[in-house]
Amino acid sequence: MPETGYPYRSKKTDDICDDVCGEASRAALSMSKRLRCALRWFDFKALLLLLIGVPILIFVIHVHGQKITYFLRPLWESPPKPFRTIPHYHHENVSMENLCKLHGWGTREIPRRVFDAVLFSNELDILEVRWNELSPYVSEFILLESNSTFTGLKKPLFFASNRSRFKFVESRLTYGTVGGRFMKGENPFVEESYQRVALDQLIRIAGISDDDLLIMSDVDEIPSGHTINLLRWCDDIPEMIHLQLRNYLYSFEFYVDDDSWRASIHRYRDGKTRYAHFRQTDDLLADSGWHCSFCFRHISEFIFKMKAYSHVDRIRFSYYLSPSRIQDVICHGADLFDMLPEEYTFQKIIAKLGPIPSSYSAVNLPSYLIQNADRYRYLLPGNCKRESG
Ligand SMILES: *[C@@H]1O[C@H](CO)[C@@H](O)[C@H](O)[C@H]1NC(C)=O
Ligand SMILES: *[C@@H]1O[C@H](CO)[C@@H](O)[C@H](O)[C@H]1NC(C)=O
Ligand SMILES: CC(=O)N[C@H]1CO[C@H](CO)[C@@H](O)[C@@H]1O
Repeated sequence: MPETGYPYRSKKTDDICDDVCGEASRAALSMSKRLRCALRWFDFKALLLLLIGVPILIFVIHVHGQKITYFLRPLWESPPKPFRTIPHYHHENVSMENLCKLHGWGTREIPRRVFDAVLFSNELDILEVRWNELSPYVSEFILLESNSTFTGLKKPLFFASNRSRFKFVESRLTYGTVGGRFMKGENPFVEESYQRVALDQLIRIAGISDDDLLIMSDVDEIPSGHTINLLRWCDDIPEMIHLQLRNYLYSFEFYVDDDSWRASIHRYRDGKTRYAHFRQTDDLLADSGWHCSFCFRHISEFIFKMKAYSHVDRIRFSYYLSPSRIQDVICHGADLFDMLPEEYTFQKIIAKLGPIPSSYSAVNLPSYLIQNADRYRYLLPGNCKRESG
């Protein structure tokens, strides 16, 4: 900031003031004249400041406006009601009867049937990890894909043309497609809920019946196998329960937090159960799996997802889609959309500012990932470089 306080006292200001007000010699200037002159100079500076400052301010708000509103979020939005988190017990050497008892539940004679239903976009690798993790416990896999993204872009039926990769579930697969509506300028959440309604029909076609378990989650929200096994063997579990998942970004190198809760498991009730991805109950089972966002092998898949995503408005500048920038962002654990953390308290926002630190742990990850570490190297710590194209 240039000096703005008491300009009439400053020698320099007086000199300029002579030029500006030039009608009298400095010596002859009376106190009131000097003041008037100084005020004119002050006006001039204020005008200058306005002319330069306002455009700069508008530019800063244009570039960082989203950051400013996100940072001030705690002022305009109160945090959601906290979940009732259910402690989750697991050890491979403890019997199912004991595990159920530790949760306050009984044990069943035979396990419930489990249906896993997803809306698919393009996450082929993550789908393979998911289905292998869940395979021993799932009776029927249900997958629906559309030729439209949520944002109304035309997309190939990626699953259909790569179906041969998934032979291991073929006998248990109910696959369906739904045509996009391609409505220009519509809110992406409308297309999303349209596809979820179609998924409801496909679930019924798959032969689900009352008290079967239905997993509602995105492809990249992977419940751990032992969690599903527990819920299918125990009696008296809640009618619906959300799953607390460990959040990762780009790969299992960047562990974000434990705050993923959107995935849920339902004891199916015909005519009542609707496929949803929002909060449906207060119960949350702790430490139940992994949520790996933007965990793609190719840079092109990042670009596709950024455009297909329901929050497409976050691409405020076209350089956000530049492959070299995306590669850089991935390796630094930074944010693809250059956004601030979405939190509800200043304390949490500040704690999460800056890039996500690298984790060197590949312990307690989906087993298929570790068994096929060579093929999935890019998802494991220390391998942030992606294949281009
Ligand atoms: C689990 O039990 C088996 C057989 O009882 C035993 O051999 C094994 O060491 C146990 N594993 C652990 C991790 O305790
Ligand atoms: C999308 O799929 C529907 C139903 O299969 C089809 O009628 C429509 O022509 C497709 N649209 C595009 C743009 O491919
Ligand atoms: C990984 C993989 O095999 N991807 C193929 C899936 O199908 C599309 C066509 O829709 C191919 O272009 C990909 O190569």
